[in-house]
Parts: sequence; structure tokens; C-alpha cells
Amino acid sequence: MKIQLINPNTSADMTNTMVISARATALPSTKIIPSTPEHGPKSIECAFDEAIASAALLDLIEQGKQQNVDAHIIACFGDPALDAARELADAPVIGIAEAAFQMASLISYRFGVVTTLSRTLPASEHLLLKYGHQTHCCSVRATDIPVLALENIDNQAYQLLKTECLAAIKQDGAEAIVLGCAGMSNLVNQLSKELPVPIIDGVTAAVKLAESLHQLGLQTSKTGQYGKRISKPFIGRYAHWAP
Ligand code: 5HY
Repeated sequence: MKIQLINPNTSADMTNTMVISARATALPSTKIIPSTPEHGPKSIECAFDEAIASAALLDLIEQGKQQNVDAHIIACFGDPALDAARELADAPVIGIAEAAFQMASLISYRFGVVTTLSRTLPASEHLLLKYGHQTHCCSVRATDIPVLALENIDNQAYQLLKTECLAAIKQDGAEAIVLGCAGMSNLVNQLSKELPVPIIDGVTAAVKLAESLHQLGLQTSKTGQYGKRISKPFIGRYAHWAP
């Protein structure tokens, strides 16, 4: 199968990191096709960044469609434009936050989320509510490590991340930890060795969910919410979305 792995921010280094994690997890027969926008913020850390990144992301979903991919992954923990992408795509579209929450809820009764900036905590809380996981999530913690600092994470930042994971486990009762950024996918193996609970990275969780849906022959439902978008004139720089 072909999986389009979209990094919605414009950091090519971050795309490379997640591609390595995805390829290491995918079946040998799965092809991972990386996709990074040419325009937009270098990292997505607030609602403004997310709004600007979303339009470019939808262009990438359309490109993936033209390449006949079998699944699209939106590899940013805010799951930007996920519903819009599902309106556009026929193949499954998987957001890494939703994928990680789903996986965590299968293997733990209560899980914690450890993310980057405190600024992004409400975004994670909002997604937990939206997806109905709030009763099983007992902890949402920030490290205040900026997304781009993860590209070359130093020991001090790594220890900070580990400390917050431990606090989620010991103080908040987390039985599994969801890592709250696509740029943390290369840290999951080391953290898994050093922490006493399962550690879940959304990128690799999304790859395995995409493979499962493909093997089951399941596509995005085109009835109701994810039905085709309403056809209408679009003008200016968005004219390519006109019928
Ligand atoms: C992400 N931002 O996964 C999110 C994480 C965050 O550019 N890639 C980003 O901190 O919200």
C-alpha cells in the first residue's frame, strides 16, 4: 500500500525524522510517501499557525489523491484540517493525535499526554473532548520545549520530557503516555526503555492504523459529515478549488 505522510509544517528536517520512524514501523510492502508544504509556518504551535497551515495541507491531500495513495496521515498533533481532509479524500485520513489516543485507550485505562508548549495544552484538551477520550485521559502536561528544538534535542530537553512523563505516571496516575508532537517520534524507543509504562507516538500509531484499514478494505465514508464538499465558485489564490 501507499501511505502519504504529511508533515503540515514546513520543517523538512521534521519530515525526515518522522519518515524514518514510519518506515521502521511499516510493513516491508508499505510505501511511505513524505509530503511537506512549500508555504507556511516552520512549526505549528497556536491556532494562527494551524489556520495558515491548513490550506497548504489540503493541497497536499489533493496531490496524494492524484498519486492514488491508499491512506493519508496528518502528522501534526493538533490534527489540523482533519475533517476537511476527510471531505476531500476517499482513502482514510488519520490524524496522529486521534491515532495515539485510540491506541492508548486500547492498552491502558488512564493515559497521559506530554506535549511541547503550555500554549498548546488547550488544543490537546479540546481534541480529547472532541474524540470522547477525556474520561480516560488523566493528565495533559507541557514541557515548554518549542517544536523546532526537538529537531536536535539536547540532553537537558530530553530529561525535561522524561521528568514530565514520570510526573504524569507518578502524580497523575497515567498508565501509558502519548507523546504530543510528531517531532518526538524518534524518542519513543529510548523513553520506552527508561519509563515503566507504554509510550505511544502518533506517527507510528497512525501508520499501523492505516495499514489495518487498508487490509480490511475500509475507506472514508462518503455519507454525511465526510461527504464530498459543497461545490461552489472559489476565486483568487483558491480558484483551483472551483468546480
Ligand atoms: C506537531 N506542531 O506535532 C505539533 C506539536 C505541538 O509543528 N508539529 C507541529 O507542539 O503542538
